[in-house]
Amino acid sequence: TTPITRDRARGLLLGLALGDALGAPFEGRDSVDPADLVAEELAPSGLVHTDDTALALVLAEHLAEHRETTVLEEDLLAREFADAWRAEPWRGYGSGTPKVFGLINAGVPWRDATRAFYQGQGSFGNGAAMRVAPIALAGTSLHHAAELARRSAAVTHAHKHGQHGTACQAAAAYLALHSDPTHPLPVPAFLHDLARVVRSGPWHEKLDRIAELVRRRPEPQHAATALGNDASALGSVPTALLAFLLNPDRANDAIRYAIRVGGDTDTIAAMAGALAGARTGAAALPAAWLRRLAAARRLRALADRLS
Ligand code: R7I
Ligand code: MG
Ligand code: MG
Ligand code: MG
Repeated sequence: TTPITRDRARGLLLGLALGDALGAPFEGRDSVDPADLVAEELAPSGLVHTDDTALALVLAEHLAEHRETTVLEEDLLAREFADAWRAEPWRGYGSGTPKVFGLINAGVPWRDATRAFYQGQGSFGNGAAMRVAPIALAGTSLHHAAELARRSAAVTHAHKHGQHGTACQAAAAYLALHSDPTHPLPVPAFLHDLARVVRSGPWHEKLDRIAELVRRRPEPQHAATALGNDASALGSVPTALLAFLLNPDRANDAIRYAIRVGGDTDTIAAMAGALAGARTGAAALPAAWLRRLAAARRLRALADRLS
């Protein structure tokens, strides 16, 4: 595997935040008019991130803090996520995770708080996958990245599909980060590696469908029908992966494709942007977007600590 450079670590975090901030104005729309997206890309206003990036920043800071020792302290991480929500509840949080954060802030252990909803099963939403990409910078192998991802997910998402989706996104980020940028991305091998760390029938079905869709190169609206565009892990992580695999060497196009899928646009674009940025590096991201990104300086500093 190719070693992580500072530029690619920055690309991973900045790509995540760009997808989140550019996608946020379109969240919840059934479809996205390309002209509206162009207008958003060219607007002079600052690019403000939502909960996806806010929680990715918390996770990245946690990983940087515990790099030389335990890597991940779940009890502490749960409180750090809940603190971030309490400090900035206006960041576009969904309906599910804030309920868990409320219980954690009230002193309920995360193991109980995460099972207090959805008939004791916990959430199968994409709220842990959307924030997980920094784990790829701390993982020492593909399996280690997937394992750390599952542990980071568990503090808010007890449901197996919430955790499978988080492992899938972290493993994809790990593979993107360590891929050889001087050669075309080997898509079948990439999907095969993901299937090894996400051992679940519904996920294997999605990965098979992605392989077929990469060959057919569908319009974004068709990807929404074929793979989903909602806030569930199974209905968004594979879609983000497709957006990346169709545009592995053009992060801006991966982000555009993910937004045009519609639905959970900030989250799908954040996940696609993290994967593409990890492969291309920050230097390949559009400078005009980065200049507008409010959190860019903080994200660069964290990437440098993690690389
Ligand atoms: O924080 P959260 O509610 O939502 C994340 C989303 C992202 O799009 C962010 O950008 C932000 O806008 O919100 O996180 P999750 O707990 O992951 O849940 C996401 C959604 O999945 C919830 O709002 C529920 O609608 C849905 N969901 C479920 N629905 C039914 N049954 C999750 N688990 C279940 C379930 O078990
Ligand atoms: Mg969001
Ligand atoms: Mg979202
Ligand atoms: Mg360093």
